Amino acid sequence: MSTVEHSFKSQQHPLIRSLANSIEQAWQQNLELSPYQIPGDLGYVEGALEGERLMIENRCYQTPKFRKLHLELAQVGNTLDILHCVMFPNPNYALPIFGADIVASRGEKGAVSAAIVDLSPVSSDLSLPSAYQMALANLPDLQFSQPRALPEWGNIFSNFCLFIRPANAQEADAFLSRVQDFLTIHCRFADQAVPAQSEADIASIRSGQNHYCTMQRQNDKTRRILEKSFGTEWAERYLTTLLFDSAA
Ligand code: BLA
Repeated sequence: MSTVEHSFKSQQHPLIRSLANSIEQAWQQNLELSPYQIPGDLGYVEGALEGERLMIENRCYQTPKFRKLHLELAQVGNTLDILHCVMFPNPNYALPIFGADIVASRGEKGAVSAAIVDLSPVSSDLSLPSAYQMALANLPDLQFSQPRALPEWGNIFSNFCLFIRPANAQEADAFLSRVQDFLTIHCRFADQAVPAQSEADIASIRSGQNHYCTMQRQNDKTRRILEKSFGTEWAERYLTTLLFDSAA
């Protein structure tokens, strides 16, 4: 259970460490966690095909409202630290998908090149439930000096998506607190959620989740890192079974 705690979380970039702790805390305090069977031998993996060693640690849970809660920490060689997190709702509930990704240079003061968080819609018109829209619109405005533009596949994200390069410790803290806001709102609405009423509604939620996954798998930056250390086939399997698997 405590692989993440006792292995390389303590060596990760401070923003990743803080975010991993606050995600786990939000999950433990607000959700009824059960174990999730990580497929095959993908809990801890290490690869080094083209020289750079890639180490990955995965932690997954499930709850009545979420088919999979996934927190992944990765280290690329001696240079990069990565946090990846997705909360996939059970397709019986019309809940958005919480996702976050941080890519940072190793070291206490390493630069963070990408910090992204979103609650992404799964409805066919790609809009968030109105309760989410209201709660998110009520959060205080935050200013970041280096916003980043989304790639083409990023049209899956909501208007509330935050994608930045944090320029200093204040901006890193502001990012962290915005993620905490998203998690608090999301856990509250998930707790109140009632199941979808019809097979058609459930099919539509499932197809919304699958669209999200299809688009995320188009992120060449993630794929390339996995391919360099594990090869093309392994990367494809990892992307489709663990990172962005379709809703069954
Ligand atoms: C970008 N993701 C990246 C980058 C790398 C990774 C190296 C480029 C960093 C940069 O542009 O500064 C790598 N991310 C990984 C790897 C894993 C990972 C190897 O998660 C896992 C093993 N990505 C997600 C999720 C979101 C996401 C859940 O996994 C959003 C909710 C977004 N990552 C995301 C986006 C970019 C990115 C939008 C920028 C892509 C671009 O600019 O082309």
